[in-house]
Amino acid sequence: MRVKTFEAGSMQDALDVVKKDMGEEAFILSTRTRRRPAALGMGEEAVIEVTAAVDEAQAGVPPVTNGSASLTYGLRPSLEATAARRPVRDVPAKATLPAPPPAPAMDLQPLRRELLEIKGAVAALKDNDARNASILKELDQMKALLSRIQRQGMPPAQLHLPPSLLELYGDLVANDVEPLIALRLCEYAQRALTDQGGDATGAVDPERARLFLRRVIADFIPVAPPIQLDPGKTRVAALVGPTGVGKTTTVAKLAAYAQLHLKQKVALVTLDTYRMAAVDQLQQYAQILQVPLHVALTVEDLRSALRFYQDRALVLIDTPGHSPKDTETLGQLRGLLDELPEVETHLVLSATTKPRDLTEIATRYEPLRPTRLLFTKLDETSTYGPILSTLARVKRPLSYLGTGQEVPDALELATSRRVADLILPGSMKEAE
Ligand SMILES: Nc1nc2c(ncn2[C@@H]2O[C@H](COP(=O)(O)OP(=O)(O)O)[C@@H](O)[C@H]2O)c(=O)[nH]1
Ligand SMILES: [Mg+2]
Repeated sequence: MRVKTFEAGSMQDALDVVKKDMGEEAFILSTRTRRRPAALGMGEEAVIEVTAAVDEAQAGVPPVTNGSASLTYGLRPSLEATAARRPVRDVPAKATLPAPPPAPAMDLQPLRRELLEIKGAVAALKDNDARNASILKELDQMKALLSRIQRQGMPPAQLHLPPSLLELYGDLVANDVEPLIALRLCEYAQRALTDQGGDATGAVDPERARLFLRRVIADFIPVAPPIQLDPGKTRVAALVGPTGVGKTTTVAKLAAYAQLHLKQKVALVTLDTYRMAAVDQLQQYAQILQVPLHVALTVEDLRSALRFYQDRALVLIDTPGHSPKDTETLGQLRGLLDELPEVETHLVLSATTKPRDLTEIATRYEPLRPTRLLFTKLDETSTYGPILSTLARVKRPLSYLGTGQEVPDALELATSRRVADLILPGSMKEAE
């Protein structure tokens, strides 16, 4: 076996050189493109490097000149052509020995047919640039998916999805949407797209699939209306949740919005009396906003505070956070909130919390019967899938989204569309 590497400016030139040097029997081991300094130091140029091999016994066989050999990429002519070319040396004109039995006749038809098929496929690819490009794109997608599967250990269940949805599945999982939820969403989108006239295999245009899937996700995101402020009625909202998620900051944001933008009368109550710093923090906001703050230690305190603030459109209640093992104070808080009829309890969670912890926290706060979910710190993460998983588990509507530390600006009313955009962002193409 002789192996040799050739260089040329184009693939066709490289193949011609291989053919000339090694003959028609040569086959290509590898090809690669590399850059080398161009002549006279004029930048760089691409050079095709082809490594070819040939069986020594075949080396030097002169190339066939019937012009058909270049149709096969490996430069292997058909078996028939090789047989026809093989020199008939060593066979004396008049044999004295009995002639060897004739070689069994070989049916070359299937091979010929195969060759013609390959020839047709290559010609079609050459002729049809657009198709070529789309096949290459598809291959790129498959490659990206495969590496994603390798990285994320994707179970094979979703491989029945068409490539466009399979790619979106990968995007959802990369955004920390739980694989099972991502799969269900993609399957739902696939069924709906097929019903809407997609082809039978469910193949859809990737951009259309992305837009559609985002709409599907939006449909799965329940949102609450803003805290309703009615004339002559006091609305009471309490924010509960772990320490440090942004309850006090969000109370201040909501108070500032109602007071400054909606021109409504607001009062604050805090049950977070465990740390002086916590009272101080809210006291400072109350002073800036010029709203009253009541510190409640007991159920009686709380009741009398609410009676006192009956003229207010909105009373916001800040509460202490709890460590996972702190079931006692959580029980006390439950006792306090149970006393409040018609209170809207928002469970405040941080979008930066690990998905498994979010589930655990939501379970721990379930006895407080939160009526809303409120996510903060959206600005501090780039994966929003856990919001979807939490909604799927907790099944409460989303109220607000905290998007920064600034009071009151970094607070948004949650909308399904906004959250769906975060979970499945637009492609580059869509952004154009
Ligand atoms: N980046 C960011 N920080 C926030 C957000 N909400 C609150 N914080 C910050 O998180 C920290 C804890 O907030 P705090 O309101 O005291 O949390 P609490 O213990 O739940 O009352 C503070 O430094 C806040 O400024 C938010 O949406 N984004
Ligand atoms: Mg606080």
